[in-house]
Amino acid sequence: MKKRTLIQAAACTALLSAGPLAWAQGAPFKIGLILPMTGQQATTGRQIEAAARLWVAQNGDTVAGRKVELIVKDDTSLPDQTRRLAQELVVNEKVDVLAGMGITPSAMAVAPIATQSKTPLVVMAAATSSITEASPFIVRTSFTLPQASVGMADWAPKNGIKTVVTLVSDYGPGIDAEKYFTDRFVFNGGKVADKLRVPLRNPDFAPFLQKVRDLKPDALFVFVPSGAGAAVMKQFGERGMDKAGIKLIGTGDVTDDDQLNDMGDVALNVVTSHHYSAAHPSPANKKFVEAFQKANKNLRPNFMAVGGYDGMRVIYEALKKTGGKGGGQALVDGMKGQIFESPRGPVFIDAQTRDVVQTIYLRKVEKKDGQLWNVEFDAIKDVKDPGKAR
Ligand code: VNL
Repeated sequence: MKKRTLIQAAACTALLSAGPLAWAQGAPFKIGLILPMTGQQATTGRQIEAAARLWVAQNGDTVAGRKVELIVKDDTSLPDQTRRLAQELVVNEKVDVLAGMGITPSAMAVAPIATQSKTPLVVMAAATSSITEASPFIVRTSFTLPQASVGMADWAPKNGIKTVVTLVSDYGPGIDAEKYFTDRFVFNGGKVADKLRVPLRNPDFAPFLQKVRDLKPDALFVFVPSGAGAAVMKQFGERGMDKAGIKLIGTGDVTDDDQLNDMGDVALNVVTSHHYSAAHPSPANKKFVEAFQKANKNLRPNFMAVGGYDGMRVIYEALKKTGGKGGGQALVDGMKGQIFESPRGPVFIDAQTRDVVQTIYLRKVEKKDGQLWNVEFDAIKDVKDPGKAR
């Protein structure tokens, strides 16, 4: 009877804190990376996986004496799949950290699992403000839409844009972008002629763009998730909206570096606000872009790649701080307050919010050596997620 109680207690401890027990047994440190590797958000998965593998190639697969193992799973960006995979990774694989999360619904689906199992969840892509509030075990290395949108709302009215129509994907990050852009734009004296929302899955932009053409605002503000920008840009051009004098502005998701170079001249001069451009002129970024392209058949890294690369850094540094021992709470504590130079510029993980604080850049698409780039021309330093001040 006594022995059974002991075994039960041990099993219980193993479930609650698989980390330190695994460490004592010399087991590998497992990172369960759940990403959309197929389906509509596949480019996000491809970018983040490539960046995570680059991080490991550059920094080794042993941290504080502990072997690190990356387990990549494809959730096809369906939140039910994300939840099922996260459960499997925690219960069967006993992963030390969950990471990835291509879209907001995926992150939200996994948040309760992170909390119940005390497993850190490093969000590398999803960008709705409220995600970090869904679990005390969530740490984010991507960005938030309020963070990226407000810079554009300050820039536009000073640059001849008095009326806008907004066009956003109809879910968390789109609704955040719409709210934080329009509130600030109106505060700055601008006028919002209409707010349009398109479905996330299989969007048809044509009827929305026709409506914008009829309303003829100075600019169309767009948020669509990474991977959908090229379709918007193409139809914007085909309808002659640019020629009709309507400017395209938005967060940098729409001029995503993964697709930008294939968008053609319609993308030229498009101004966006965002936290990362592959053209960011720092030595750290040049090194990152070169190494990434070399390892991935010349694929240009986008902001998703940087979220994945920095996410791996945050995990490695936290594991080091625990001396290789790990443990859910100790790892989250080790992630809080980290400050480092990312390829995007200086980054800080706010200890209070577990969210990323970073520079937001204004960028304009320009052609250089025959290629299209988001060229930064202004920077707003140390931007915290405005969504956290509610
Ligand atoms: C999200 C936000 C996804 C921004 C994105 O691309 C993006 C999200 C896949 O929170 O779902 O660019």
